Amino acid sequence: MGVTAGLATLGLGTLGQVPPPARPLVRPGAVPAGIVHLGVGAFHRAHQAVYTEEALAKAGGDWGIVAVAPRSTDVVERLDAQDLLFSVVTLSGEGTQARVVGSLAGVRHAPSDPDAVVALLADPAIRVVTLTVTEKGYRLDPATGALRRDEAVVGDLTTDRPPRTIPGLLVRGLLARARAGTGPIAVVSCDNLPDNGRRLGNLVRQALDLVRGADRGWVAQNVTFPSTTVDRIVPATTAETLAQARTALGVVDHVAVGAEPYRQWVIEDAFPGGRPAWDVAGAVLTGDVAPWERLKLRALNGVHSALAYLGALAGCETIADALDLPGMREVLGRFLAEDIATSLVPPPGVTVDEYGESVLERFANPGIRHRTLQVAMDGSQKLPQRVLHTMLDRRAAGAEPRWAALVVAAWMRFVAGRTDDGRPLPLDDPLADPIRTALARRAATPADTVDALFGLRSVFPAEFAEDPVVRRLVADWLAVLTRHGVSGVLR
Ligand code: CS2
Repeated sequence: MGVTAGLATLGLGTLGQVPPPARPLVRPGAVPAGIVHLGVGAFHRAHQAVYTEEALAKAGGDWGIVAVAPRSTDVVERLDAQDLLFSVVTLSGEGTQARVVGSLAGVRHAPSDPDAVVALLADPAIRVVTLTVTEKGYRLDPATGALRRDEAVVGDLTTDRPPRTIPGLLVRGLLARARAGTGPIAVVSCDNLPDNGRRLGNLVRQALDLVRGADRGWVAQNVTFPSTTVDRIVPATTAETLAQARTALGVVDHVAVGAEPYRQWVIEDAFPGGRPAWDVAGAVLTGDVAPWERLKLRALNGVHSALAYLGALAGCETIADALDLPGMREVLGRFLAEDIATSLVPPPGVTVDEYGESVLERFANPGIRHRTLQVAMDGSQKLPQRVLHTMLDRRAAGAEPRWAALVVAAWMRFVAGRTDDGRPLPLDDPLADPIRTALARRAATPADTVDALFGLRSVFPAEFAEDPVVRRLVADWLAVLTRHGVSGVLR
């Protein structure tokens, strides 16, 4: 790599070259493992790994993280080569800062060594499992959301063929734990889904039902599925992120991640085997995550998706560019005030107004180059909790949620595949095929397009799709978007 010529790579042997304030808060490799994390993406590294490191530094405990990659071998090889060290570059208008994080205690590649992962889940030292597998990780059959009754789910137990899905892996690990008589464990979803703990628990129970003779009683008594709300903007790493890390650290980090300064973690406190002192690292431990979750999914992620679809259609590369479109702030302000704020009760001491303002400020961070296409991805898995739930609640109150309907219309125009000036847009979505089929079948007028896409029942529930007011609101916006483009709508 030309740009990195002459510079050493981050690792235990080169940590001495890193400026002291950028070194890990704990002695790397010294903390024994207590957590298994599934999904070693950028978000985990900039969020749970950071909270855990701070908790370890301030309060101690055997809570090192063994990170398991469900697919990619790349990140495993790179972390291995860097002695499990990576850095987080904090991006803001006031410049960048980087710090190496030392909370990883191991890394594994699930597909090539599933037995090692199952053994870890049965290990008495492991008392917490966390997951960041994105929205689509919670569906087994993407088209219907149904579990298939075959070995793809839990593997073939008679031949010991390994599982190929996340719930399958969990079930195999939990059953091994039951057999070994190991102690209780918490399995914690850290993905942007409502009721994420209950959802994951249901998925695991459904997968358990596919295993003949499974010890369901043990799982019911020894495994909890706490819900959590996670928040930190962590765009995909780019060459620029790696260059920023290099400049700050003086060594090369091939797995650096860039993130905004803000972070939040609200966690339902249900950990039968104990947990790190995440609270001393700033996490909120509570009995009820739901008000935080609703606020975050609707007022942050919903507005993010609005910016992504409207911005992508208008040809904006980043979320910050989309926010700068004339009229955009006003439209988002009305979406927040008229549809979102009226759809939920915020957590005590928080107003949707202030929260919404802080969200827009975060989106405007000039240090973050979050691509509209990254946020636009997997829309079929994101729209329900981000936008449709807002609309359903407003409809139940007899209101007409116009601004939320605009986001649905923008998604429909986005999946049709062209920007306002005719350039192609990619459709990166687990439902890409059914979406294309629906559009090809009948998409002559905006109302036809709405009808066709509302037929995707795993995205648009019947009570939503069959509401004539909803259909009219979405079809009207789609007609305006088609005729006048995003700039016309914002005007
Ligand atoms: C974003 C989120 O990609 C997306 O869909 O809306 O990843 C967002 O950046 C995070 O949820 C912020 O916490």
